[in-house]
Amino acid sequence: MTRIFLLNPPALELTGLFRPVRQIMNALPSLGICSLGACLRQAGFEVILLDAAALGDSEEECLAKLQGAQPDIVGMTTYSVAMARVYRLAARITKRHRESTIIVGGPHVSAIGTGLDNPGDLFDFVVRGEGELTLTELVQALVDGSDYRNVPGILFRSGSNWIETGPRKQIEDLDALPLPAWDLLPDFPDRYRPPVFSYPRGPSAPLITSRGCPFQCGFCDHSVFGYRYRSHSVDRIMDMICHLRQHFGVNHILFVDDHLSVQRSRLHELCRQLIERDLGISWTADVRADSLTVDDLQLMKRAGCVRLNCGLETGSLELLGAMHKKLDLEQARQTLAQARILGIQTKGLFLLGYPGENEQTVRETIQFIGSTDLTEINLSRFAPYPGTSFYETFRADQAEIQFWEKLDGLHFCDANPQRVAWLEQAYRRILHAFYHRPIIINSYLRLLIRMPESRARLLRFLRDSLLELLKKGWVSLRGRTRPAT
Ligand code: B12
Ligand code: SF4
Repeated sequence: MTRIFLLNPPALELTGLFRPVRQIMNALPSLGICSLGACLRQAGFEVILLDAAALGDSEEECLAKLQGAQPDIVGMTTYSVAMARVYRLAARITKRHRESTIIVGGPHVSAIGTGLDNPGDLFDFVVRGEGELTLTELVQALVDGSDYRNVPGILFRSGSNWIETGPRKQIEDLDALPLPAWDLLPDFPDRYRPPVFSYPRGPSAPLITSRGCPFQCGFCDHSVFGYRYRSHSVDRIMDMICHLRQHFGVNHILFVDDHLSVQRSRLHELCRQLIERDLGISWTADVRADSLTVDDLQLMKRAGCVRLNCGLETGSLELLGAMHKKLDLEQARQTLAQARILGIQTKGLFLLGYPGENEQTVRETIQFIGSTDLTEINLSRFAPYPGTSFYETFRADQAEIQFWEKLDGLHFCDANPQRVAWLEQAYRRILHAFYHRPIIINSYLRLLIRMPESRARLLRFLRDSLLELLKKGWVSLRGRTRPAT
């Protein structure tokens, strides 16, 4: 039987003193490989899943697991932040397993298409956009020896060029897809956890109930699911939740839709069914903060919602305009205040460094976050991901530097080092302004008491950090006291 190994490659390599950070950080499994795995299994293939990003596996560990599995086909997800690793891994896989076919898919290659680097012999095929039907048909064609050029949605190599077979139609009926193959994830759900203090009680699992976003924010890429909104029926969502509850004992769901609130009638129906079935599930979701009323929030709270993540980006109206982010900041502020009254935690997602960012916009952001009732903020560094209008310019400007190493989400990509230094300083100022307020420190102290599971994770993190520090101290002490030879 044809064996396919689907890999979400390592994202961040945390070593030495940073290793313990894994205890407290986000480690959600990729729903992409779970959905692809389910379709391939349904078509009769043997599937192995490895989410190295979530499990914290290193490149070496991935290679060892591949060596053990001896797959016929290796499928890898590509996120722009992890491309340096994807290229390295593909090169090492090609060297060790010359006979395996390497197929890549996911957001990065979907956006870049035929402009992809290194056609050489690193990847055999690229799948663009939604992968379930395309990958299944491609694998079937490879197994049957039939002409893969008839499979829409792929790129294949011809000499040193990529040839594209043409677009694949989007999946209309998302309910027709099999349930994601959570069961193929090693140690699911225990080893896959959201960040500390973001959920009352695990095990947790992510779920996506829609695809496509009708908005057009300038920093966001739509290459995988497009602009047209498609969604699962509420009955199907309830089936998925019940499945996770019954088979894996899941207590907490993370809805990772771009926005769970795009269709409010569907959100209401979902809440009503969750209340009716009384499954004892808590949940978090990403929403547009200016799209919810007090009634919506009350219903969501009754249905088990404990936390909302809201893309707010900046406190500057001018910058919001430049981003084409149609967000009513005043309305968002009111929603956040109502959420706090109802006891729903809120996390604001902000972006620093968008073209046009300056001292004034940073001040406005600091002012805005200080005036809201957010529980937590997440500050991303703006990066010109492919699929956005900034990518080509940036790429041309940065020809001489290690391009993919820099586009890792941890660096500002600006070519001007003085601006980068200023942005790094602004980054620290914003975080400091938010987290050093007594109200935020108090709220974390309360969470420490109310969330024993997170508390235990935090204590393990502190213990392991101390051990790493001692180890480091011990090693350097030994280095210093070793007699000269
Ligand atoms: C949930 C989520 C997260 C979660 C978890 C990620 C995860 N493990 O899935 C968290 C919060 C951790 C996260 C973090 C980030 N994310 Co995010 N995230 C998402 C989100 C909203 C949903 C992902 C999802 O579950 N999709 C549903 C599944 C079914 O789709 P999928 O994974 O894309 O897989 C499909 C196809 O891509 C394809 N496919 C995927 N893999 C493969 C492999 C093969 C072999 C084939 C053939 C096909 C294929 O087929 C799949 C089925 O159709 C997406 C936006 C979106 N709506 O998809 C952004 C998105 C993936 N994130 C994005 C970004 C930028 C980030 C961050 C960099 C943000 C930041 N500044 O920190 C970080 C990077 C994290 C990291 N180090 O890798 C971008 C990626 C852009 C890019 N070019 O890489 C996206 C697309 C948002 C956007 N529109 O800009 N993210
Ligand atoms: S940032 Fe959110 S609202 Fe804006 S386009 Fe992307 S997914 Fe849509």
